[in-house]
Amino acid sequence: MSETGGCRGCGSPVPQRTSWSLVAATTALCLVSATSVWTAGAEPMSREEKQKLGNQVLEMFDHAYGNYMEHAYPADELMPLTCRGRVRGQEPSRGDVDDALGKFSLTLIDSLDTLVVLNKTKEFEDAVRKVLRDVNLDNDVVVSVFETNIRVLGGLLGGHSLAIMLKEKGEYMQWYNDELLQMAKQLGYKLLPAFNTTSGLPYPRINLKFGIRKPEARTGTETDTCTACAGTLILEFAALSRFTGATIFEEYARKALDFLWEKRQRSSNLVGVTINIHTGDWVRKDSGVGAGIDSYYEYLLKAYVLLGDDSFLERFNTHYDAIMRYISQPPLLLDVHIHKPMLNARTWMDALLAFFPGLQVLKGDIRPAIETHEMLYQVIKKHNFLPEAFTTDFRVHWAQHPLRPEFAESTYFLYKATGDPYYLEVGKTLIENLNKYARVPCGFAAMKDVRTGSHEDRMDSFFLAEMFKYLYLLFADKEDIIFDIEDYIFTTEAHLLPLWLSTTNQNISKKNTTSEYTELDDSNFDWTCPNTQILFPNDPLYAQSIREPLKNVVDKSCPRGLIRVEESFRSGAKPPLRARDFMATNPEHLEILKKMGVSLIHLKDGRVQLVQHAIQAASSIDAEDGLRFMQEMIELSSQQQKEQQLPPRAVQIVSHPFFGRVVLTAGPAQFGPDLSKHKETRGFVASSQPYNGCSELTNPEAVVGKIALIQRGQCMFAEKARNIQNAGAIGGIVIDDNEGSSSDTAPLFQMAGDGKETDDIKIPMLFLFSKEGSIILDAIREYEEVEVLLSDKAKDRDSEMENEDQPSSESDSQNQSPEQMTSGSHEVDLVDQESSEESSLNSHPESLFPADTDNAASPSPSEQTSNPTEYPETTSLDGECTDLDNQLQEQSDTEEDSNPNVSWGKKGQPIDSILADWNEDIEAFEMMEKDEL
Ligand code: DMJ
Repeated sequence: MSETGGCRGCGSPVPQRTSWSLVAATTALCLVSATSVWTAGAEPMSREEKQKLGNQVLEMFDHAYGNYMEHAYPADELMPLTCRGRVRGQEPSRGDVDDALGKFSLTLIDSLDTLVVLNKTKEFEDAVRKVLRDVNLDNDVVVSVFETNIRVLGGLLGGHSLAIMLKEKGEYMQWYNDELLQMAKQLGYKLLPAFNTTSGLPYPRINLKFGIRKPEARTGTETDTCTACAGTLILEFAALSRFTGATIFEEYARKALDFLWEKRQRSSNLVGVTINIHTGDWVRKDSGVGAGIDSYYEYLLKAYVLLGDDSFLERFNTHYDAIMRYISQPPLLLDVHIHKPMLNARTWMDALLAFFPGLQVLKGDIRPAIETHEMLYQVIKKHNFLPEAFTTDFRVHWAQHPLRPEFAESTYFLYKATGDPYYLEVGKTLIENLNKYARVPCGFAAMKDVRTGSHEDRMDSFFLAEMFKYLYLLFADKEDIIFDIEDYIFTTEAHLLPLWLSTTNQNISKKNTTSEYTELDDSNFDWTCPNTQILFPNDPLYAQSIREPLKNVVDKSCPRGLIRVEESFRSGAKPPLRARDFMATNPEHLEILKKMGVSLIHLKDGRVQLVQHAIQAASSIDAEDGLRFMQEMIELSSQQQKEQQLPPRAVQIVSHPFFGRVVLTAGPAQFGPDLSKHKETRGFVASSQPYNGCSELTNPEAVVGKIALIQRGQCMFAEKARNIQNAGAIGGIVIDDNEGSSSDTAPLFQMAGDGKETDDIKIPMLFLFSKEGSIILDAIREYEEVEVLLSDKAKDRDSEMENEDQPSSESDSQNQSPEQMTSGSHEVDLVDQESSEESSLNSHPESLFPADTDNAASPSPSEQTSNPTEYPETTSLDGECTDLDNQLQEQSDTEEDSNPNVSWGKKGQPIDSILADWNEDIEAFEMMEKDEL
C-alpha cells in the first residue's frame, strides 16, 4: 500500500499517515458543490425560492419541536395524534422500537445540534440548559446500545461540538464548561459493560442503572445482535475518547469492528445481518445495505474520514467492491446470501437503504448513487413516502413510513455533488408531502400506511435530528449557516463531529492488520474521493443523463422474475414455470413440476402441498428451476398473506380543527359496500344507544344521517350494522372494547359477517382499535360536532375537504397490474421438510392462514374475523418489460461471467451443494419474514 497514495482525484495527492486532519479536511472539501457550473437541464432555482423553502423548513421544525416541548417534554418522544409524551411503561409496548426510549428526553437531546444548524442559537442555549438540568442518565430502564449511542451519545457530542464552536465565536454559550461532554462521558461508561463478551461485540441492550447480567438488569441473556448494532459505534466512541482523552471508548469500538471484519464471509467479503455475540457465527446470512447492516458500512468510511486510519478505508473498499459486485443491480440494491452471493435473498428492498446513495457520494461513486436515488424518488412519487419495504416490481411490501430521513440525506449529498437543481425540486416535493400528509395539529405523525394515508401516533426523534437538518442544508447557501459545515462529519443520526478530532488524542492502540492487506491487490482499493469540481465541470448534464433512461423505471416495471422468462424466449427455449403462473389443474404445469422434481400432494381438506425432491428432477438445470420455483412460491405466499391480512381503510377527521389532517387506521368489513370501489362516506358522528348496537337503537334521531359509533362486543358485527342502518345511520364505526388496544401494537383484521346473507347491509362499516376510537371520542367531548370521512385512502387535505362529492381515489390494489391482482381459489399448503435430500416449502398451514389469536386484537368470542387466503391463477406477460429488465439481465450476465464459482444459476454447481444450502435459505427467508425493521 502506498505511503503517499492519498486522496487521488482530489486535485493534489495527500500524503497518508502524516496528516489525518488534511485527509479528513480534503475529503470534506470533496463535497463542495458545483452549482456554479450548472448551465442546462432542470431549471435553476432562484435564491428567493431557496430561501422560501429554507424558511418553510424552519417553520416545520418549529411546529415539530414546539409541540414536543409544549406537550411531551420531558418525555422521550411526542405522540402527535394524542398530543402527549410517550413515556415508556405508560403506553402499550411496541417491542424493540421502544428500546430507543430511556426516559432521558430523547427528542430534546437528538435535536440539540439541529437547533444550531437551523440558526436557532438562543433556543440551543436554552435546550442545553434543560438537558443539564433535567436529564437523568441513570434510569432503571433497558435500552438499545445502538440507539442510545447514535441518538443520545451522538446528540450530546454533537451538542458539545457546536457548543464549543459557539463559545469560541464569543457570543453565545459563554457559560459553557464542557457539561454536555461530561454527560456524554457518563453515558459512555454506562454503555461499556455491554462489551463484556469474549468477542468484544456488544450486547444489544443494557440497563442504564444496573448494566448487564445482574438480575435487576433484566437483560444480558441475548446471544445475537445486528451487524449495524455492533458496527456503528466508532464515530461516537472515538470522538468521546478524543474529546476526553479516555482511550477506552475508541478501543472498545475498534475491537468490535475488528471482530466483524474478521468474521466477514471470506469469499464474498460480505457480512450477514445478525451475528452471535459469543461465537461470532452468522445467525442471519442474508446481506444487503439496508436494515441491520447499513451504518456498519457507513461508519467504516466515515471512521476513515474522521480518524484518518487507512485500515477503515481498506475495509470499506473491500466491502464496497463486494456490494457493487453482488448487491447492486442498478438502480436496485438487493439482498443476497453471504455464502452464495449470486442468489438473491429477497425480492424486496427496505427503506433504510435510501441512505446508500449519500454514502456513495462520499465515496465518489456518483453514477449508481444517481440511479438508485432516482428509483427511490419514483417510488416516493407513487406513494408520497417511501414505504418501509417495497418489492422489486415496486409494490408496497411493508406499508408504514416513520418519517425516515435517509432519502432526504441522499438528496442533500447528491445536490452537493452534482449541483443539479433537480435535487432541489426533489427536496421541495419532500417538504410538500410532509406538510400535506404527515402534518397534524400537534406535530408530524408517522404514516401507518402510505396507501391509505393513515397515521401512527409517533414522531421519532430522528425526524428532528436528521430530516430538518438535511432539508435545511439542501436549500441553504454557505452564508445561511453560522459555521462551516464542511468542518464536520455527519454521524448516522446526522450529529456533527468536528474533523479536527483526527489529530487530537491519537494514542489509541490499533490492531496491526496491515499484513493482511499487503496480500491484497492495491488496485482493489479506490484511493479517490469525490471532488465534484473535477468530475462535472464539462458536463453539467451528467446527473440528468444518468436519470433519463430510468425515468419510467417504476411505472413500467415488470415483475423481476420475468428476466429469465424473457431470456428463455430470446433463446427459443421453453421458459421455466413461474410460481405466479402455476395452476394445479393445468396438466402441462404438472408435467413441468414433475421435471423439476416437485411433487404435488392433494390434502383431504382440499389444499395442495408442494415438496421438491431435487434428486428426482430430470436434470440439474431442472432441479435449479425447481428450487427457484419453490423459492418464488415461499415469497408469493408470504406476500399474499400480507396483502390479504391487511386491507386497511382510513377514518379521516375532517372537521375543525383537524381538517383532514388526522387519519386513523381502520379495519374493513366483509359486508356492506367496499370502500375501495365505492365513493367514500362522509358524515358527522354520533354514539348509538345502546352503545354496543346489539339491539334496536333507542336514539335513532341522534344517528339518522350520521355515522354511528358502536362499541365492539356482545353480538356480531353484522347485527350492529343492521341495527344502526335501521336507525338511519349512513355508516358505522365499531370501536374496540378492549381498552388500550391500538393499531400500533395489534394487527388489523376484517370484520366478518354472521355466516348469513349480508347483502341487506348497505352502509359502510369500519373498525377502530380503542386508542384510535378514543381520538374520535375525545374530539366529540371537546368540539361536539365531529365530521369524518370513511374511505380506502385519505383524501387530499387541501383540495378535497370542502368537497363532499369527490370520487374515491383508487386503492393501491386497484392500481395493480393484472398480474399483481390475486384471484381464484387454489390454496397451497407448504409442508415441513422431509429430509436433507428434499426441499419443501417449510411453513405450516397456520402461518399461511393467520390464526385468530387470543391477544388484545383477537375477536370477541361472539364475533368472527377472517383472512381468506387466495392464490393467483394466472399472470399475463404483456411483453412490455422496460429497459430495466434488460439492464438487470446484462448485469446478471456480467456477474455470472465474472464469478465462475458462484452457485445460483451456474450450470456446474453440484446439486447436493445446492441442497445443503437450501435449508439455510429456507430458515433465512422465514426469519426475514418474521423480522421487523
Ligand atoms: C436513524 O436513527 C439513523 O439514521 C439510523 O442509522 C437508522 N435509521 C434511523 C432513521 O431512519
